[in-house]
Amino acid sequence: MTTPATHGATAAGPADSPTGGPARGPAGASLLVRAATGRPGPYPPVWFMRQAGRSLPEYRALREGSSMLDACRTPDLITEITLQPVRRHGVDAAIFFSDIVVPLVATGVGVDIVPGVGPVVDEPIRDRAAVERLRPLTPDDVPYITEAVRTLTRELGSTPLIGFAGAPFTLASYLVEGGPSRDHARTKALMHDDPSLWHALLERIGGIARTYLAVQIDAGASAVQLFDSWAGALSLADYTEFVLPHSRAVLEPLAGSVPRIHFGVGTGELLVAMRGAGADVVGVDWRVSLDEAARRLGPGAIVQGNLDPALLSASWPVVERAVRRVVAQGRAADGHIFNLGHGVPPDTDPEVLTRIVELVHSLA
Ligand code: 1CP
Repeated sequence: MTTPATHGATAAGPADSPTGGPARGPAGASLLVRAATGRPGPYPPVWFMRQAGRSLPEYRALREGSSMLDACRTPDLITEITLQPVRRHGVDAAIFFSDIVVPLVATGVGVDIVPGVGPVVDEPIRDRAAVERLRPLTPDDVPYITEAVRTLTRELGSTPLIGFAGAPFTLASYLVEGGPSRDHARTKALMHDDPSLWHALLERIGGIARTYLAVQIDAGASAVQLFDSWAGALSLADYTEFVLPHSRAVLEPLAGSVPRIHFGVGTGELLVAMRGAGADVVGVDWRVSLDEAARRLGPGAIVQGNLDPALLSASWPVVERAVRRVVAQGRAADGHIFNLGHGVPPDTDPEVLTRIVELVHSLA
């Protein structure tokens, strides 16, 4: 497909950073954008994947009576839920409240988000006819995204908003499996049994993800994160042949617009390849230390991560020691954005997250 919204994203603003990215209003000078462009501040900016969500009582209260997908299509709810963790924890970035399946739903794919399960697909996509039914996303399909991003960037002022999308492989896994999967067996089988169908599927999904990111950038997002959460299930050879070209087709057209963060779980063996997909910042889970990740990535590495989310339920002295270690190891890179190695578990005591933000901010 063509890239209906990327022209705005790629042409935005004067080049005033090493990546050629524009200063996007007051958030352009934020610690997050500085770290992501290799100009770190006194301490690493900190935000948490899944910082908005069930760990917050104010989120649970606000979500009462609305389905996840309805909430993701209601600008007032999106705005309020996105702002909640910023107010409560004082994090250095907001992550847009949405879900990776929202753009698929907007193009007419039958997907629901089932409480306690995750995305469930009405009719899994496993043949050519189903792939051909996938249509491109246009900005007009998601007016609620544009509206919510605009409101948020106004409300957030100097705090950057991170837009996001699911990467082609992770989205394909949900579409092919029909829901969450441990081994991604049907997905891998399709990839190897029918490479031509696989590439056609990822090309279409990649187009949708690219437009979804471009819509958020055009409306004012200061950075974007492409979540390839389940890419760590693949060998480097399979990733390189079957996934990398499609992730690159999402990220490359956005070069020079805003910093691009690329993250997956268990991707220690894929870090260099994922950077090659067009990532300015490579997300690292807890299995590889940040100094080792920086060594693997080589000169100019900018990393995000990587406190083990399981430690959030340990005693504070354990958490504190682990946070200090992550910050120290992150100094081996040219830039570091502090985060967890994956999302906040729903049973996390939010007070611990607030203390982590205070601690990281004290480590100048
Ligand atoms: O009713 C609810 O509260 C449902 C729980 C929930 C929430 C709060 C889901 C279902 N999605 C979300 C929001 C969400 N999803 C956000 C914004 C919130 C924030 O980060 O602060 C983001 C960034 C996502 C992205 C997402 N959805 C990913 C990539 C990130 C990751 O965690 O790896 C993935 C894989 C999904 C699919 C998904 N959606 C929901 C669930 C429970 C899942 C995972 C299912 C599985 O295990 O396969």
